[in-house]
Amino acid sequence: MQLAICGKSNCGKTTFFSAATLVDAEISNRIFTTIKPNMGVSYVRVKCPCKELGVQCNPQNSTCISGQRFVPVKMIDIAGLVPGAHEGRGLGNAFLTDIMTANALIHVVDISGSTDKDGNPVALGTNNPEQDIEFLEKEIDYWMLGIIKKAWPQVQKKTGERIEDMLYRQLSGLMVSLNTVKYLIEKNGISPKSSEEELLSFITELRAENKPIIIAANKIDVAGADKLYEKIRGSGAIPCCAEAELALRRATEKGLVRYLPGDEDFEIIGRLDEKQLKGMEFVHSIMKKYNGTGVQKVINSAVFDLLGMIVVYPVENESRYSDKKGNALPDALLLPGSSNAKDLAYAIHEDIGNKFISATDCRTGQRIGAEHELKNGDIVSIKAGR
Ligand SMILES: Nc1nc2c(ncn2[C@@H]2O[C@H](COP(=O)(O)OP(=O)(O)OP(=O)(O)O)[C@@H](O)[C@H]2O)c(=O)[nH]1
Ligand SMILES: [Mg+2]
Repeated sequence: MQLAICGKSNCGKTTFFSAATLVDAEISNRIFTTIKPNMGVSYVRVKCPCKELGVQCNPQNSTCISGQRFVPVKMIDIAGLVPGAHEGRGLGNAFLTDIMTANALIHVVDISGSTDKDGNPVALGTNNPEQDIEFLEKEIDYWMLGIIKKAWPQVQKKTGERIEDMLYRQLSGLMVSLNTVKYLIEKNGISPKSSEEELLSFITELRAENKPIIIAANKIDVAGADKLYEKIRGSGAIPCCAEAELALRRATEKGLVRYLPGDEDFEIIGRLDEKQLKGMEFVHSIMKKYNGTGVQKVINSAVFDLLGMIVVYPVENESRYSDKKGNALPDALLLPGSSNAKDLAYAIHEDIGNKFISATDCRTGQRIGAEHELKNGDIVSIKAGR
């Protein structure tokens, strides 16, 4: 599972990334601060079953704080895009390859309207966020189109190979499935005679499927940003203040505040000087207005709403919900929504998948078969042959 943060320059991508991962990376109010991608680990937040089951969990692959389970999700922060990047403008399109393996994209939009399309500072409210959304989709579409076009002369040669196989091979870096390519080729009537326009509508659908986008309406703290946010609310954009989240996480690390990512408020527990206190009061007012900073909401929404993933807890001991060593609820795994018990077995280990015999739904004690579809929060033990 990987999420990629993208958007034009200076919109707050690295601030969002650092807030989500606590990786130190350069943040500044100038264009193209980030060139080499930053990589880190962010987390989705879910309710851990420990409280409801009355067990003391001992997470191994994730963490549980006050009954909230934080499950790791890789995150990559890429260089800023400018219109025409697919043709080499700005830093060009080389870094678009950094989003190849992402399952979903977080598009950070500067909702204060204070950066133009190239990322240069402009007067507040000047830039239209609707255009930012359009531009990013277009850049990615044209970039993908460029990948397809490389295979096109071969497609037109009528080598006898099926068009879906050729395009699938060409697009393999995007981790798209053959079924998706085949389905969209048929749906869009793609043939060797297809025009660029027809290819583009095929690509647009492929991109929506392969790289779904969630919009983080960042810098919502700036005066007037709420008005611009209204313009794009319909797109499902989530209001967000990455700067506030970063401040909170750093203050938490220093023991100055008590805050869990995704909380709607925080508590001051350390000694703050006057300036820090003022800053925190401002953060509090933003969180009150938007029910939190929005950063965790964006990550959760990308994983659960956009990608439809579920969290499943594999265990070995059915009654104690533990692994062999006695760790209760040791692992939380993110799986695609339609996963069944056998998919879970494969996610644990290929060998367990191959030797799958049966499984148990530990909440009900019921035996379940390989094809049994799992749901969010399930706790499952797998029986496998030797
Ligand atoms: N007011 C406000 N400013 C923010 C917020 N998030 C980021 N910024 C500021 O926006 C500027 C750009 O932040 P970066 O995180 O470096 O932006 P970027 O998108 O990574 O920029 P590039 O790497 O150049 O593409 C910095 O001055 C940040 O402090 C926010 O939530 N509110
Ligand atoms: Mg950056």
